[in-house]
Amino acid sequence: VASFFLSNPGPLMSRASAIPSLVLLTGAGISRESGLDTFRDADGVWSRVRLEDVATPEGFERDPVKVHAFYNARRHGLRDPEVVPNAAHLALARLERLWPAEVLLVTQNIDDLHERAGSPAPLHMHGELLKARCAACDAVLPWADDLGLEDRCPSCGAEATLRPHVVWFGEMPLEMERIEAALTACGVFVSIGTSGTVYPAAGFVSLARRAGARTVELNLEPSHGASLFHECHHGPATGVVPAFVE
Ligand code: BJW
Repeated sequence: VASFFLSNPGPLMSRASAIPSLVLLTGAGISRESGLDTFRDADGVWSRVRLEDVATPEGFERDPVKVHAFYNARRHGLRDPEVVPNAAHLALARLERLWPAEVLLVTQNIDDLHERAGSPAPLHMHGELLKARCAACDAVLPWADDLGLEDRCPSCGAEATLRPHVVWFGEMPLEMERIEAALTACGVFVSIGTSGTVYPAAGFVSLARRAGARTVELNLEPSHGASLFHECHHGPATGVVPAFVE
């Protein structure tokens, strides 16, 4: 990508610095080699739990205890000392340091591995595992260990209204206006470690392509939308991402 920018300065030079020229989208595949499960691979999260039970507002309404237990377990998993950013997270953070105003990192992941790798402000379009949200006043809070179902919201005082700050099926992903503005103005769109099955993220490649961007897929295997990309590099993220960035 560095050589693309060096030989095609147009996308970089022609835009105001507030509009990023490179949009990066990451999914669960980038965190797989850090020890976190993907969703749809054979050993993925959805092979163990039904998404209707734990990743929908209806599932939460039916059985909040089960949903909290599911996210508590994943929060503990994220604190495992062996779960650390890998070479792919680090390569993207390097790229952002090189071109701070030109790169927008959008992630579908709710883990914090991009932040721990040094990415300054990834857009978490599906929320964040380490935050809670109050269903009454919409306040977003750090998820302290002692927060529970029965706790009061520290912001509005409502009781038992705290839920994981994640985007479930049927809910609107976060930061969509900013993401869509960036996609329709960027010069390059790179999709990393995502199966391309969940919308609206699965439609980003078409949006960017229609707007004239060069589109690149970096994934273990061809995703559902692989044929929509100008260029694909398949292999583990810790190999293909640093190789592409350098
Ligand atoms: C590696 C690797 C390695 C492995 N190296 N790679 C019918 C048609 C079209 C759309 C819909 C429809 N019915 C309903 C919808 C909408 C629905 C949807 O898309 N459903 C589809 C399943 C059909 N979407 C929604 O409801 C979304 N909201 C919405 O659409 O609002 C309306 C709207 C309208 C207009 C504009 C905007 C919005 C919300 C979706 C919420 C998704 N939530 C989850 C859970 C979050 C919390 C949690 O983590 O628990 O988000 S589901 C889950 O899937 C999670 C992920 O972020 C998301 C994407 O998964 P991802 O990252 O792609 O993971 P995998 O496992 O699928 O793929 C991993 C890839 O990595 C694989 O390809 C591997 O090969 C690869 N890999 N190892 C590199 N080492």
